[in-house]
Amino acid sequence: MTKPIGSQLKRIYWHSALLIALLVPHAALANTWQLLVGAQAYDRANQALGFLPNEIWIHAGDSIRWTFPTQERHTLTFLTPGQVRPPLFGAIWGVEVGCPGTTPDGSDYDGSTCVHSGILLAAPDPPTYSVHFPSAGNFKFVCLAHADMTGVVHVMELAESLPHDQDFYDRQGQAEQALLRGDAARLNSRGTYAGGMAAGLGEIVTTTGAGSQTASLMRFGRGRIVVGVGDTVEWTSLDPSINHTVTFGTEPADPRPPSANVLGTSDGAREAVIGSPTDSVNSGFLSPAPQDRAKLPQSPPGVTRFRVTFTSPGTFNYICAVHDQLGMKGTVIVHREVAGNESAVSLVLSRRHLPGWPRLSDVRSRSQARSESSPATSNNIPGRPNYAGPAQTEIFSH
Ligand SMILES: [Cu+2]
Repeated sequence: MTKPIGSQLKRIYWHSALLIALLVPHAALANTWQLLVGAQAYDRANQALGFLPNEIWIHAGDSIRWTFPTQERHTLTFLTPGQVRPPLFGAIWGVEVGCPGTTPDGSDYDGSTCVHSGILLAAPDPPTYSVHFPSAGNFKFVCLAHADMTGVVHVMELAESLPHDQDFYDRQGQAEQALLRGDAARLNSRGTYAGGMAAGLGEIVTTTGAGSQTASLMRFGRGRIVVGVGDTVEWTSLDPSINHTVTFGTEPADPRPPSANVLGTSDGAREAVIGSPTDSVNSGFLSPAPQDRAKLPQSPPGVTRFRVTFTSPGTFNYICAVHDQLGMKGTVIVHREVAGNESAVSLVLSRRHLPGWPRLSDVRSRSQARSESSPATSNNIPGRPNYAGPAQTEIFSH
């Protein structure tokens, strides 16, 4: 007796289901893990510059997809073992050298060739980038935009069991976000200090065994200050890992070097005189010297201080050319007199309060003398006579 057609279909269905059940476990073994690159507060001021988390154990054949949810720039980069870290930025601001170049989403990494996402930031949707790991090994990854932002992927054989699941990394990533953003918020209390005004504050921290992350407050010590004509304001970068600028007027195409009207000083700072709210003055990168490593040439001292003397009343707006998209902006209001304005006086290096500082007439005459001198001197950025900061290669390398 022939079975009804429905019964035969049912049998085919169950056989197929059994076949699928046997095959699926192998397909399911190739997992795609999800991690975050950076986190920020709602106003973008507090930035967690880290891979969240920055240590993960996966199986050979798995992939990791990183999501970039912030307006701060990051890269996901696997260099090859021993590869010299490339400069991030090329001849023109924003055009990166890469590792070299970028590699497509989903690229394989096994240590033999470098993988590089390029600069990714939310605009406003968060972009993602994934890497596939075909073979076992322990691989370091970095962000080329931030010197203290590293991580490790441990790729294990299929037969080995993994210590954590995705849920663990989700919870760990959230906890680290809260920690780093909290660190950055806490730095707010250091925004003003006796020596002048902060141009960004930061701390390098370690939250796993895999390397460093940075908590950064992308703000000037005070958004708006009031000073008097002839006063000098000094900004100091208090971030150990991040480049900032103090930029008045038109933002230059490349904000890394100081503008021609900025001079190096014998005490290791840079200075400028601003006479009108339409003046364009760019400090260039204010960057601390990086920590040195054994058997590598010592880096030159960083330049972290920038002084501006205001010679006319007015409202002077400025930005950090690197982080204005995060809201890093400020205003100096210059009054003819600041009689009794103690909060303002504490932020400026006033001739009246710090008699050891150069007088306005000294700054002016020095400025004039330098602009008349020959550009053919040593230790100079081409076209920027008497620039006393680090050599060009140092500024351009991070
Ligand atoms: Cu900045």
